[in-house]
Amino acid sequence: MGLRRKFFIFGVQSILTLAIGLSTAWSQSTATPPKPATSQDALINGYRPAWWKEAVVYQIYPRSFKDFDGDGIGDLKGITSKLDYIKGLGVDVIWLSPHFDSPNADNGYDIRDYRKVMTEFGNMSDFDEMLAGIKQRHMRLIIDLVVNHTSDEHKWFVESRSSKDNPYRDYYIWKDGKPNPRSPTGFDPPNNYPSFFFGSAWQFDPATKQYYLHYFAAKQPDLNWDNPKVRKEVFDLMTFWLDKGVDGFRMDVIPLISKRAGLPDLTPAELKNAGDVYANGPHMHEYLQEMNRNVMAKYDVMTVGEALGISLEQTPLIVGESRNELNMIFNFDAVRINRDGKQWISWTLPDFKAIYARHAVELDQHSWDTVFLSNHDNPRLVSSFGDDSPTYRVPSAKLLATMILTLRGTPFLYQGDELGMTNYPFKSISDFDDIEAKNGYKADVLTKKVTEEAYLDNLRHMSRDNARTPMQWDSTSQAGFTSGNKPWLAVNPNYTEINAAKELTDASSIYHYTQKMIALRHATPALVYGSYKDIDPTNSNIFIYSRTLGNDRYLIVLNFSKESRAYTLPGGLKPTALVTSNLATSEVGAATINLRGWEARVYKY
Ligand code: TEU
Repeated sequence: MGLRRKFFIFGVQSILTLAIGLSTAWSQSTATPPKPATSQDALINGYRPAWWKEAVVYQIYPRSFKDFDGDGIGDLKGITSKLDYIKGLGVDVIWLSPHFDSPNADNGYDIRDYRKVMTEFGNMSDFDEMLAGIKQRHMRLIIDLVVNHTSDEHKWFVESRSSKDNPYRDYYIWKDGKPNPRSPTGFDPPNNYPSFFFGSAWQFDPATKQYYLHYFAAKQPDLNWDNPKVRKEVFDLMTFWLDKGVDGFRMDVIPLISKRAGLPDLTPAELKNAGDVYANGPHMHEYLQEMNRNVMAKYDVMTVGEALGISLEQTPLIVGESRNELNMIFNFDAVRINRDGKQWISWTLPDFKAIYARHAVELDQHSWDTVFLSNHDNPRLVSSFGDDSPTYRVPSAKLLATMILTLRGTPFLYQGDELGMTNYPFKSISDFDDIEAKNGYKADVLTKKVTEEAYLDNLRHMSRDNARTPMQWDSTSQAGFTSGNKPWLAVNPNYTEINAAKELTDASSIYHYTQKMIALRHATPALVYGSYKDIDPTNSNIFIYSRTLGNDRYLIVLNFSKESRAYTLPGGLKPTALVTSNLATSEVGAATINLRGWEARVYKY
């Protein structure tokens, strides 16, 4: 199908949906953001309409997005300079990974001052300018709320560790160790909790001879949410940013805030998935409801929890409308289907599809969902779920965009995936920056538990640094990311082939395809509020599902393989129009369709 024809179909599409009066979508050209949903608003397919249900979100990892001042580190002025690029894609909301003052033990997920901008990223007036630029373009901004832990350099912790009777002592979780005369400190940790970043989750502090708890790095001590003063501090800092005009929060590891009473040892079975125990503590719901009452209820905001350790079945207890906790959460079942713990494993399409089918059952009209397959903690979308070889990178990246933008739930896109950026060809451990990769090397390779080659091979597939290499803006030096000659993390050598400048001038690029899919979603209430049905759950190569809203019925057909396949549509399904496709085709109406490798089609039926 020629481009002109595709545009025509998109045009007809929007007129049709507007004509049937169902659209509440916030179109790119609308000057005023939509009003928040009220109880008077008519339900759509049982759903209460809301701007954050209709939005498409774009995640920025500021360190890697665009360096304005040439120091090799992305910054807020860099983001401001690229707002037209982001707006051009058609997204509604930007999620900004942490921009706060931090010593960067975990790239900003270790916050030293919640009310100050990280020096490398600029200052508060740069933030205000960026926010104003976002609003001028009728987009919204959500920021990262990292409050399970702070940096050990946060003034609360500096006070807390200074003495046992310091007023800030109870801001964190301190415990006596178990006496052990053979240990260099004289103690063993209070229990067997492991850290997500290897080793014990307890760090001995010589000043007071007690241990503090850190689920992540030793430089990320966990806050004690059972202390009402801590909760008040968090609610105050949230209010500070909302009063500045931000539109909500992505909440980092939010289910971990409430700790198990008494912190007993984990059983051997629990140790296999410690995160499941760390999540869902006894007061988690109570604290989220308190946060909602004290903060969110007073603003029109979007909240999305990073719900590590929360099962699908438990999800409605957090996102259910009547619960007054969060709008939605990230569930990791799909994005982590390709790993067992920290080990990369193979996966099958029927298992993958079963996840989305389960979501449709467990999350009803009162529990909103998210869709994402990448972020700053996971490898690149096309390398993990598509095929990043030269032949299939473009069609498979477009197929994945088709899927993410037609599934049920608010879609989250990660920077660079709109260009089909790929994993990085890491050669040695010195190529990595990530604390998780480095700690793992010490814990597993230096102790000879794992060979260096096996460890690196695994990291090449799943390291977080794959997603953190600088954005590839153009084919000039350092991909146009920085004017300096040393970015904080190396640019992927494929930047001369894969870059934004090239894609912006190519009407058939992944960028433009993503833009069209976003426009389609905005113009099509069935893709937002429609029901979901997996049409052929056991097929190991084709993912085919419907999204239906009354008589507005869409069929999405995705060939998740590089082989061409003649596919007979199940149940005598008869598409009436081809809405879009990632490869030129005009096939409509036949009982058997001929899909090429990684072909994606959206039909009306
Ligand atoms: O991530 C927590 C998390 O669930 C993991 O995905 C984590 O990235 C790691 O892979 C555990 O093995 C959040 C942030 O997104 C991440 O960047 C931070 O490092 C972490 O919390 C601590 O703040």
